[in-house]
Amino acid sequence: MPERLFFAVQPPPPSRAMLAGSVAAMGRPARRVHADDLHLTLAFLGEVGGTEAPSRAGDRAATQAPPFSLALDRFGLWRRRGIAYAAPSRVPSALLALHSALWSALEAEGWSRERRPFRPHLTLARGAVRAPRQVTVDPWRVEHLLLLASGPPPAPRYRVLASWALGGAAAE
Ligand code: 2AM
Repeated sequence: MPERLFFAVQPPPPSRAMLAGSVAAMGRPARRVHADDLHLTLAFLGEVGGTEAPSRAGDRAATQAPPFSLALDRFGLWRRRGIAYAAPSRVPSALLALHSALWSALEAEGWSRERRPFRPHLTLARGAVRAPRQVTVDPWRVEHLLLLASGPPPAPRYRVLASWALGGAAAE
Protein backbone atom coordinates (compact mmCIF):
# COMPACT_ATOMS: atom_id res chain seq x y z
CA MET A 1 0.00 0.00 0.00
CA PRO A 2 1.37 3.45 -0.83
CA GLU A 3 2.46 5.48 2.17
CA ARG A 4 2.89 9.20 2.67
CA LEU A 5 6.61 9.83 2.65
CA PHE A 6 8.56 12.87 3.74
CA PHE A 7 12.10 13.94 4.59
CA ALA A 8 12.70 15.53 7.96
CA VAL A 9 15.14 16.22 10.76
CA GLN A 10 14.37 15.41 14.40
CA PRO A 11 15.53 16.91 17.67
CA PRO A 12 17.02 14.43 20.17
CA PRO A 13 14.58 12.75 22.65
CA PRO A 14 15.15 15.16 25.61
CA SER A 15 14.40 18.15 23.35
CA ARG A 16 11.32 16.41 21.98
CA ALA A 17 10.08 15.87 25.54
CA MET A 18 10.58 19.59 26.29
CA LEU A 19 8.82 20.58 23.08
CA ALA A 20 5.92 18.23 23.79
CA GLY A 21 5.59 19.93 27.18
CA SER A 22 4.91 23.26 25.47
CA VAL A 23 1.50 21.96 24.40
CA ALA A 24 0.78 19.85 27.48
CA ALA A 25 -2.35 21.78 28.44
CA MET A 26 -3.84 22.83 25.13
CA GLY A 27 -7.26 21.27 25.79
CA ARG A 28 -9.55 20.10 23.04
CA PRO A 29 -9.74 20.23 20.08
CA ALA A 30 -5.95 20.31 19.73
CA ARG A 31 -4.38 17.05 18.55
CA ARG A 32 -0.90 16.99 19.95
CA VAL A 33 1.89 15.35 17.98
CA HIS A 34 3.42 12.51 20.00
CA ALA A 35 6.84 13.43 21.42
CA ASP A 36 8.48 10.57 19.48
CA ASP A 37 7.08 11.97 16.23
CA LEU A 38 8.08 15.63 16.52
CA HIS A 39 10.05 16.57 13.41
CA LEU A 40 10.83 19.41 11.05
CA THR A 41 9.79 18.56 7.49
CA LEU A 42 12.17 19.35 4.63
CA ALA A 43 10.25 17.78 1.75
CA PHE A 44 6.81 16.23 1.62
CA LEU A 45 6.42 13.70 -1.21
CA GLY A 46 2.85 12.52 -0.64
CA GLU A 47 1.81 8.96 -1.43
CA VAL A 48 4.71 7.06 -2.91
CA GLY A 49 4.78 3.40 -3.92
CA GLY A 50 8.47 2.62 -3.43
CA THR A 51 11.35 4.07 -1.49
CA GLU A 52 14.17 3.50 -3.97
CA ALA A 53 14.11 6.87 -5.74
CA PRO A 54 13.66 9.03 -2.61
CA SER A 55 16.44 7.01 -0.96
CA ARG A 56 18.82 7.86 -3.79
CA ALA A 57 17.94 11.55 -3.39
CA GLY A 58 18.38 11.38 0.39
CA ASP A 59 21.75 9.76 -0.04
CA ARG A 60 22.94 12.41 -2.44
CA ALA A 61 21.63 15.37 -0.41
CA ALA A 62 23.10 14.11 2.88
CA THR A 63 26.51 13.65 1.28
CA GLN A 64 26.51 17.29 0.17
CA ALA A 65 25.24 18.92 3.37
CA PRO A 66 27.35 19.23 6.54
CA PRO A 67 25.93 18.88 10.10
CA PHE A 68 24.76 22.12 11.72
CA SER A 69 23.29 23.51 14.90
CA LEU A 70 19.60 24.36 15.13
CA ALA A 71 17.73 26.29 17.81
CA LEU A 72 13.94 26.23 18.02
CA ASP A 73 13.22 29.37 20.02
CA ARG A 74 10.07 30.83 18.48
CA PHE A 75 6.68 29.42 19.41
CA GLY A 76 3.51 30.42 17.65
CA LEU A 77 0.12 29.56 16.20
CA TRP A 78 -1.02 29.66 12.59
CA ARG A 79 -4.56 30.42 13.55
CA ARG A 80 -6.19 29.70 10.19
CA ARG A 81 -4.61 26.24 9.92
CA GLY A 82 -4.79 25.60 13.66
CA ILE A 83 -1.11 24.71 13.77
CA ALA A 84 0.84 25.27 16.96
CA TYR A 85 4.51 25.23 16.08
CA ALA A 86 8.10 25.78 17.17
CA ALA A 87 10.50 27.39 14.72
CA PRO A 88 13.99 28.87 14.58
CA SER A 89 13.95 32.67 14.94
CA ARG A 90 17.06 32.65 12.77
CA VAL A 91 17.07 30.05 10.02
CA PRO A 92 20.64 28.69 9.68
CA SER A 93 21.98 28.88 6.14
CA ALA A 94 23.01 25.22 6.48
CA LEU A 95 19.35 24.26 6.93
CA LEU A 96 18.46 26.13 3.76
CA ALA A 97 21.40 24.47 2.00
CA LEU A 98 20.18 21.02 3.08
CA HIS A 99 16.65 21.83 1.90
CA SER A 100 17.98 23.05 -1.41
CA ALA A 101 20.35 20.07 -1.92
CA LEU A 102 17.48 17.72 -1.13
CA TRP A 103 15.11 19.31 -3.63
CA SER A 104 17.79 19.41 -6.33
CA ALA A 105 18.35 15.69 -5.80
CA LEU A 106 14.61 14.99 -5.77
CA GLU A 107 14.09 16.96 -8.97
CA ALA A 108 16.82 14.89 -10.59
CA GLU A 109 14.72 11.84 -9.65
CA GLY A 110 11.59 13.36 -11.22
CA TRP A 111 9.79 15.02 -8.28
CA SER A 112 8.36 18.51 -8.65
CA ARG A 113 9.43 21.04 -6.08
CA GLU A 114 6.73 22.07 -3.61
CA ARG A 115 5.08 25.36 -4.50
CA ARG A 116 4.53 26.49 -0.94
CA PRO A 117 7.48 28.47 0.38
CA PHE A 118 9.76 26.70 2.85
CA ARG A 119 8.83 27.91 6.32
CA PRO A 120 10.89 25.68 8.59
CA HIS A 121 8.79 24.65 11.59
CA LEU A 122 8.04 21.74 13.83
CA THR A 123 4.31 21.11 14.27
CA LEU A 124 3.43 20.63 17.94
CA ALA A 125 -0.36 20.31 17.62
CA ARG A 126 -3.07 20.49 14.98
CA GLY A 127 -6.58 21.84 15.47
CA ALA A 128 -5.07 24.26 18.00
CA VAL A 129 -6.68 27.53 19.00
CA ARG A 130 -3.97 28.66 21.42
CA ALA A 131 -0.28 29.31 20.96
CA PRO A 132 2.08 26.90 22.73
CA ARG A 133 3.91 27.86 25.89
CA GLN A 134 7.40 29.21 25.26
CA VAL A 135 9.88 26.60 26.54
CA THR A 136 13.66 26.61 26.46
CA VAL A 137 15.11 23.94 24.23
CA ASP A 138 18.87 23.62 23.90
CA PRO A 139 20.11 24.05 20.35
CA TRP A 140 20.92 20.65 18.91
CA ARG A 141 23.34 19.41 16.32
CA VAL A 142 21.47 18.15 13.28
CA GLU A 143 23.52 15.16 12.15
CA HIS A 144 21.00 13.04 10.28
CA LEU A 145 18.54 13.37 7.46
CA LEU A 146 15.54 11.05 7.84
CA LEU A 147 13.06 9.56 5.41
CA LEU A 148 9.80 9.02 7.28
CA ALA A 149 6.46 7.39 6.48
CA SER A 150 3.20 8.47 8.00
CA GLY A 151 0.30 6.21 8.88
CA PRO A 152 -3.33 7.01 8.17
CA PRO A 153 -5.02 10.08 9.73
CA PRO A 154 -6.47 11.19 12.11
CA ALA A 155 -3.58 10.27 14.38
CA PRO A 156 -0.65 9.37 12.15
CA ARG A 157 2.42 7.92 13.79
CA TYR A 158 5.67 8.09 11.91
CA ARG A 159 8.10 5.37 10.96
CA VAL A 160 11.76 5.92 10.06
CA LEU A 161 12.45 4.30 6.69
CA ALA A 162 16.02 5.53 6.25
CA SER A 163 18.59 7.73 7.96
CA TRP A 164 21.72 9.31 6.49
CA ALA A 165 24.61 10.98 8.31
CA LEU A 166 25.02 14.55 7.08
CA GLY A 167 28.36 15.09 5.46
CA GLY A 168 28.18 11.55 4.13
CA ALA A 169 31.06 9.19 4.71
CA ALA A 170 33.27 12.11 5.80
CA ALA A 171 31.14 12.62 8.93
CA GLU A 172 31.19 8.99 10.05
P1 2AM B 1 2.94 20.31 8.85
O1 2AM B 1 3.79 19.94 10.04
O2 2AM B 1 3.02 21.75 8.51
O3 2AM B 1 1.55 19.76 8.95
C1 2AM B 1 3.81 14.83 7.59
O4 2AM B 1 2.52 15.03 7.16
C2 2AM B 1 4.61 16.10 7.53
O5 2AM B 1 4.66 16.58 6.18
C3 2AM B 1 4.03 17.22 8.37
O6 2AM B 1 5.06 17.78 9.13
C4 2AM B 1 3.47 18.21 7.37
O7 2AM B 1 3.64 19.54 7.64
C5 2AM B 1 4.32 17.95 6.17
N1 2AM B 1 3.64 18.34 4.93
C6 2AM B 1 4.12 19.18 4.01
N2 2AM B 1 3.28 19.32 2.98
C7 2AM B 1 2.21 18.57 3.27
C8 2AM B 1 1.00 18.30 2.58
N3 2AM B 1 0.72 18.84 1.39
N4 2AM B 1 0.13 17.47 3.18
C9 2AM B 1 0.41 16.92 4.38
N5 2AM B 1 1.54 17.13 5.06
C10 2AM B 1 2.45 17.95 4.51
